[in-house]
Amino acid sequence: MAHRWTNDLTRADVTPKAAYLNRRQILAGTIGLGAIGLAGAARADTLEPNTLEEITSYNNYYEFGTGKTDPATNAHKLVTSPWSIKVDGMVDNPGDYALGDLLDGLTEEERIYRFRCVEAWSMVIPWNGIELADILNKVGVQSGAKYVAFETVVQPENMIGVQRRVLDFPYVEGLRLDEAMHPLTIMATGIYGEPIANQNGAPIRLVVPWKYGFKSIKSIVRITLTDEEPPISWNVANAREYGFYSNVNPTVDHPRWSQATERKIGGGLFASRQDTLMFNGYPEVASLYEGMDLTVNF
Ligand SMILES: Nc1nc2c(c(=O)[nH]1)N[C@H]1C(S)=C(S)[C@@H](COP(=O)(O)O)O[C@H]1N2
Ligand SMILES: [Mo]
Repeated sequence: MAHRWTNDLTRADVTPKAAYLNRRQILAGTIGLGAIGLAGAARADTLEPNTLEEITSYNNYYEFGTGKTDPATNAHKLVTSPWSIKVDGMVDNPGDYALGDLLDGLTEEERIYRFRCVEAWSMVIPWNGIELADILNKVGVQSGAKYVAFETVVQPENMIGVQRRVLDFPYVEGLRLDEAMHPLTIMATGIYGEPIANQNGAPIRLVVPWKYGFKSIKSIVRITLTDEEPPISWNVANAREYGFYSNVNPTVDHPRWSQATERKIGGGLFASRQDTLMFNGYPEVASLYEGMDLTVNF
């Protein structure tokens, strides 16, 4: 299938896994401390990518606990096989699809994306995945559909955070149909060419690189086409702080912190913060929001 989007990051921007040792030396202070005191540096350094170790050991996956290392510690309990996804609502071919059947015949590619959490930290991640549009076209979106809703699996016996009810589970998310169909929007099944780790949302999760990380819902078991804006977990938890759109926007602060800059994971103790980019550096999505007030539709 011919895709319209080309990446600005290449595999050459990704630090080889072996470079992780080097980074440890930097952290240990054996190499320069030149960056001290430089706040909000421009983005010359933003393409320095993250190691697999960083990507799989610093996570948000509240079903497995709220600490950053809790998912890596607890997510081995997630049962990912067999896996099926219910596709329902305004589609021509609804049903319970075995994951392999849903993805059969679709093109998997590598996408190296910036990833920006609403908490003001970021990474660069080499995903492997399929354009969501390809999946939606395969199941056949009906003409009245306006939104896509997603749901994460609930395995109470395996998920310590579900037992503690830290959020109203299942975790749910949603996109407007044009956002879902945008070629940047993917369903990821791998990272660094390996099957995606449980803590990153195995066996399949959404990735929407121009939105805050919480939009990129993990371990998806249901996709629903609807004509109404669906509820999303963080908005249900706190509507004042988390909006439906949640596009990365350095000019709209979170009520409790600035969104103008971010801390790149792996930079070390003395690394400067870097400037956050509008739409996380993906200006090609701006036309989706033409005429909208992004301070109201945050
Ligand atoms: N089901 C589910 N999906 C989720 C979350 C979660 O707690 N549960 N956390 C979100 C948040 S806040 C972020 S920043 C990203 C983190 O993805 P990563 O751990 O792969 O970096 O996952 C998002 N998807
Ligand atoms: Mo996040």
